[in-house]
Amino acid sequence: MTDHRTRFLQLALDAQALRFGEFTLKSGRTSPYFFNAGRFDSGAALAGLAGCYADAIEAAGLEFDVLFGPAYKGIPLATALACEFARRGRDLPVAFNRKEAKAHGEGGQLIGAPLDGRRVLVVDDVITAGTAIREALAIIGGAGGTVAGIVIALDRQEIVGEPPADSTVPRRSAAETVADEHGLPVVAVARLDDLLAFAGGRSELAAQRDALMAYRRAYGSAT
Ligand code: OMP
Repeated sequence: MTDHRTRFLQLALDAQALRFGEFTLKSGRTSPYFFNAGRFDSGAALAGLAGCYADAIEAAGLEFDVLFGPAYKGIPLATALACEFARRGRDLPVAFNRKEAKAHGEGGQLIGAPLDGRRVLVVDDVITAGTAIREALAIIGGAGGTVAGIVIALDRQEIVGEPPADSTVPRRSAAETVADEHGLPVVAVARLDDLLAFAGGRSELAAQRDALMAYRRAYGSAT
């Protein structure tokens, strides 16, 4: 496992952003784990997380002109990442949306750097079914930007909808489906498989690992 994955998973556990138990997802599924990016709630925690995103982006060789953080959780992520890139010597424009368009003042739904004619990197927290990310793609397209890629902290590697009864039907993850549909790279700092490998090396996570593996078997994608 490359260093940014291990670093991210340890940071997420330390911040209690990664928790184990029984959680109901947006999709209605009951999951034995949940990633809550909102728990990266201090300057140091966000700076550490942004370093992991930046390493994943550089390792993937993504090319883009502007960072975009979808409301709400993407906003501090994209902003912290812009600060991290500035620290690394690259001053990037950053933008985000508000959920409800404002009719007064500067108006509109977008805040920050213009997207028009630019290659936009979407910075978000997690992909399960891909609903949140599709909304972000529509907003960027509407503002004249071209989406250059998507970076997320955690790819849960889940299929959309009910698992196929026929075992020969390919099980594609939501992230793979979004990538194919839009012809885009989707880069995750870590995936469920990385969490499984990470948990395998720690005796205190042995019980959680079994539950994660059962969930992966039930709802996970092939790769
Ligand atoms: P999709 O829109 O289904 O891809 O799910 C992404 C959203 O689900 C996130 O933006 C969160 O609102 C929420 N979520 C988490 O934050 N962490 C998880 O571990 C799982 C979910 C989820 O509900 O699937």
